[in-house]
Amino acid sequence: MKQFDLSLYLVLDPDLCAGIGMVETARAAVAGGATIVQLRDKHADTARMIETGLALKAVLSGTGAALIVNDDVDAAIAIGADGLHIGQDDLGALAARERIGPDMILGLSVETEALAAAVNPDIVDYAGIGPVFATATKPDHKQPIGFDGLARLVDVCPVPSVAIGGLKATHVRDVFAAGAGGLAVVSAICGTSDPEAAARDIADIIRKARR
Ligand code: TZP
Ligand code: MG
Repeated sequence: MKQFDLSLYLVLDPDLCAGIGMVETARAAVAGGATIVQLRDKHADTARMIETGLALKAVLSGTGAALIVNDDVDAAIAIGADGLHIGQDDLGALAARERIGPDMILGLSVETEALAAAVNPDIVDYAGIGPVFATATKPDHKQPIGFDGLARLVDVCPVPSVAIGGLKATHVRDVFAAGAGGLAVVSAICGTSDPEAAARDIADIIRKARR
């Protein structure tokens, strides 16, 4: 049985983590309460993804936080990551599942109600739903859905979900009220001078919101 906690899902960004780097950012964020770390680096080739991924795996070892690799299935397998996250324009959920086998976590981004309803729960373990708000972190993002849209997509989606896009500590209650299992953040953690404190602030609110 695959175990994972979507509640505070950190998506790394090499540019926003430029000060201390992705590995130290991840270590600090998990110390503060991040439950999942996704390696997302659009500039890196597979060799570089593997190098960073192995360093992340070493710092996350024993913390209970899962390591997910964005898009690069070869890197995810070579790293021995806990999971792979793909978008609608990537290799396809069935092809991804065939490559990674039954035990790795598979996440899929969905941006519309039709895509959320079409998720196959026999193949996909969780959905990333968004963007909730417009965000400069992903300039090519799809139409923002707001919390009403999030609730609608969560409702029709047959797997657990994590909300993404412009989210920060002040949005925690709305995210859980919409039925999502957590929030995925980039700039709310990577773009701060103290990622551990930023993660702890969000994690504290999550703990209260879930009571
Ligand atoms: N996918 C949809 S929005 C987004 C991704 C990767 C970026 C979210 O970044 P931020 O800084 O948390 O708004
Ligand atoms: Mg992708």
